[in-house]
Parts: sequence; structure tokens; C-alpha cells
Amino acid sequence: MPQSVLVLNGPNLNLLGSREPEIYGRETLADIAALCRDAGKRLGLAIDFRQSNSEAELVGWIQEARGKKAGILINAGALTHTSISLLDALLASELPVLEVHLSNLFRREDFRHHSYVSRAARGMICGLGSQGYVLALEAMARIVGEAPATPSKAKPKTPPKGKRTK
Ligand code: CA2
Repeated sequence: MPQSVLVLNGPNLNLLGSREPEIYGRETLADIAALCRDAGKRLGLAIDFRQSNSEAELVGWIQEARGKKAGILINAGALTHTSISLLDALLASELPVLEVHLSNLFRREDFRHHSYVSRAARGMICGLGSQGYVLALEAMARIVGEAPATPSKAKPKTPPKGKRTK
């Protein structure tokens, strides 16, 4: 069975494609879900793609993901800039988290320059539109394919003579 990645989308992202195309592009959230599922097939990941306008629902989904999902990719929408509850839930999940934003937060208003989500994230992609989701899934595939967290007991290799450092 392929490992499953939870792709979460926060408030108002269900409106994509209908308004503000100059900022968020013309794709709908359903288009982005399809892109993610295609990328998932190519990368051997099952994609569980969800959106909610409710902070509580998002927190609940993150809590349920612990021990069941391989990682979380999140575009928390405006909650990115306000929600310590989402941050705490992401930290408690103990899962690798990647953060994505369609727009370039740093070309926008000052209040979008700070992200609580980033404190829980391995990395963040912003400003690349829907392509950012695909790039983040590629990164996630590498992260979840990494060696297990338990450190190897194998002895470190001794460097060949003449190449030793003091
Ligand atoms: O750039 C992103 O992906 C954001 O997470 C989008 C959020 C915004 O609050 C963040 O600062 C950056 C807003 C999503 C709302 O999307 C709309 C789409 C169409 C019409 C109205 C809102």
C-alpha cells in the first residue's frame, strides 16, 4: 500500500478560480486536487486532499493524521498568520510538514510575512501557484522515503590513510 499524505487547505481556498485570479491564478481547488493526485500516482503516494473553512476541523484532521499518515502538506490560508492552535496540532502530529502558498507572501502585505505554520514545517514554498503543491509533494516523497528515524548502529567508516583529519 502506498504511503498516504494529507494535503490540507484552509479557509476560503474553496473560492479559488472564482475571484482574485491576478493573485491566486485561474485554477480551482478541484484542479489543484487533480494535479496533486496525478503527482501522487507518479511518486507512489496516496493523496488525501481536503479543505475546510473551520480551524477546529483542520485541527481535528491533523490530530487524526498522527501515526496514520506519512506527512502533511498544508496551505492554511489566512490561518497561517494567526493560528497557534494549528501550529500546536502540527507539532503534536510528529509528522513531516511542508507548507505551501499559491502567492508570494513576501511581495504582499506585512501581516502575511509571518507564518506560525512555518515553525512546524520542514520547508515552505510560496509564489509558484499550483506548481508549489507538486514541488512540495516531490520533496515529501523524498522525506518519507528517508532512512528510519532510529540511528544506525553501524560503525562510521574510517577514512583512508592520509585522508584523516586531526
Ligand atoms: O497564497 C496563499 O496560498 C495564501 O495561503 C492564500 C490565503 C491568504 O490569506 C494567505 O495569506 C496566502 C487566502 C486564500 C483565499 O483565496 C481566495 C481565492 C479566491 C478569492 C478569494 C480568496
